Amino acid sequence: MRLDYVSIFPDFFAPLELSLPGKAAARGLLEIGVHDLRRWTHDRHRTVDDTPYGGGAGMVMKPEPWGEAFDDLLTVSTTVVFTTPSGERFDQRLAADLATREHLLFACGRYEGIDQRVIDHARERAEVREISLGDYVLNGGEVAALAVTEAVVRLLPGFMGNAASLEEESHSEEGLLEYPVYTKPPAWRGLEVPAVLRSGDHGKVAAWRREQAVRRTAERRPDLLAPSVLDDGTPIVPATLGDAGELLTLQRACWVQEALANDMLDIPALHETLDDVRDWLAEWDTYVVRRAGRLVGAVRGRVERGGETWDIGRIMVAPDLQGSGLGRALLDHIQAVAPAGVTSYVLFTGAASARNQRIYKLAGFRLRPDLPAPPGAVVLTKRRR
Ligand code: JD8
Repeated sequence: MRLDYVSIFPDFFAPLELSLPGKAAARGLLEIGVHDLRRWTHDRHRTVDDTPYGGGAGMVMKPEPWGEAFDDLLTVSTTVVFTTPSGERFDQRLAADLATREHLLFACGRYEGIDQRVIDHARERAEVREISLGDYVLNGGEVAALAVTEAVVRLLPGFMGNAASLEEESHSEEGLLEYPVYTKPPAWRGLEVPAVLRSGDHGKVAAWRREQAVRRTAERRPDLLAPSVLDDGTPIVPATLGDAGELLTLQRACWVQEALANDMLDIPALHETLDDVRDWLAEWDTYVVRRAGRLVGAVRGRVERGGETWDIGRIMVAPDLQGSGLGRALLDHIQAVAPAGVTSYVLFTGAASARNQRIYKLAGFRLRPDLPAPPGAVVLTKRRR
């Protein structure tokens, strides 16, 4: 990949030498060119700006120097990136897209911005992306160009020492925030490393990390969570410990029906206590639906068998809402939020729960008499597409 930067402050890009792009360039994996826009001025004052047509404060960057810069730097495979507060929001998806390009030419403005004809002209000659780093005002486009560069270059094959870590990252394909990380010493200033991380139980560690990532995302960036709403706009949201009481009530209501349908009382869910619910809320990714403040639906999921299987359970719908499609919506949602790496889903239901089995089969699940099931229950599985 080739990266070019045009700016009236070319020294802004000196850090490139120090960081990953610089090292990559040294290894011949990347070509970098930094250009002073004034190189394409011809007057004694090397003028790059003038007063805005229509009046107003500040100055606007003149089109001529940019046009000549493009004449010298554009190739058939160039993507021109204007970093601007009025651009499309930069994110990991866009970083991955730009990482597929051969040549990125960053046009970094200053003052009140660049004459609009420069962007319009560039669009006639090359792919153009107008990109904003975020909803705040900077004084120029250089900082944004540096940030976009780092996010793109680290995605290029062979740049990051350990590609696997790219998969796990925040904003990666799955879009969850990072889980908390720890290293030695195990105790520091009275603060302990969570015991699960020192347990050596990879399944439990994976479940804890996932639960932490979902909890953080729900608390800090609910917008990142797989927005799932029912047809009537009712959201499906992550459960919190505060939901434990209502979950217990809903669970008892649903499993009384299961017990009657299957003529058996020793169904674990029927005998759980509030503490049991609190305990499994800490281990499972659980989602709930509220209508008029009433908790009317829930479902949970967790990683099994080393991360390949997503164990789905406790699909619960308030008795008065059964047949409304809520159960199917919860089943679809819990499949959608399964982590990257999951290749199949598994769930259990009552051997005599004909209605549940019908719903699951319609959703693509298959009965698996070949797999072990709890007493009075059957197993259904589904490959993840
Ligand atoms: C390019 C000039 C300054 C902006 C008057 C302040 C990106 N996320 C972002 N915030 N700000 C920028 C950005 C700001 C720029 C230029 C990018 C060129 N300015 C202007 C309009 C208001 N001054 C950005 N990416």
